[in-house]
Amino acid sequence: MTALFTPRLLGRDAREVTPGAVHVPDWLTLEQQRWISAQFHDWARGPVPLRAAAVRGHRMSVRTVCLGWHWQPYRYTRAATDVNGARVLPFPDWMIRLGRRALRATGHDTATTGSYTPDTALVNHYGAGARLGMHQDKDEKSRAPVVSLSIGDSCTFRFGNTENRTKPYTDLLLASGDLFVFGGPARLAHHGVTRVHQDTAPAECGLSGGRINITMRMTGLDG
Ligand code: MD6
Ligand code: FE
Repeated sequence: MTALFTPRLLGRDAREVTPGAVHVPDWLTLEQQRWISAQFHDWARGPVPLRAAAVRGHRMSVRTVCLGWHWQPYRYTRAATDVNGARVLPFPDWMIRLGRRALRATGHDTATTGSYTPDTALVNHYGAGARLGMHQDKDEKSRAPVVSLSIGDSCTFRFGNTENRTKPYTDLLLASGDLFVFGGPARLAHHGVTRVHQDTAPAECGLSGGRINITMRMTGLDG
């Protein structure tokens, strides 16, 4: 995978932050961003509304709606038993295709790409002042890559290490349309959002305020 990530072949800013963690700026066109933003507005209408989960007694500042499987600290269920008991919306086929394209774009081989079948997406909405503490995504049984898409205001994303939630880490800007893939040795790296930069969204991205981030994953669960 390394050979793909030479400055000559890649756009100016695409880079492998650490092995397995690849950031591709401006991966989604503005038209794609608008279309996904419209889907987001539909998802937020239910059957399960956006909700701020409580983690160890602390309400998160980020609000989430899930597709396929519902995430609650620290497990996946089909029904949002910690919200309103409704079953979450099905995982859309177009997102599976998009996930595969994302792996292809980040140098994953055809076997990994072809078998990638994400079955859950956590769709986070960040309003003014929202942040996300350093965490690992480890509630999935599968260690297939996580594909992250950002739309709206840009944020400072802190990408850390697999050992602990402190240094060493790299702070980078995730802007509207950016793709970030965590796979391989980076799959369990700690990461978080330290700050959302208000009013930095492109006018044409389809979001009137704040930031959304979609992470698609394979749960490795049946049923
Ligand atoms: C966010 N993203 O960008 C939060 N997790 O708002 C994540 O927590 C995340 O971007 C796993 C892999 C990629 C991510
Ligand atoms: Fe995460």
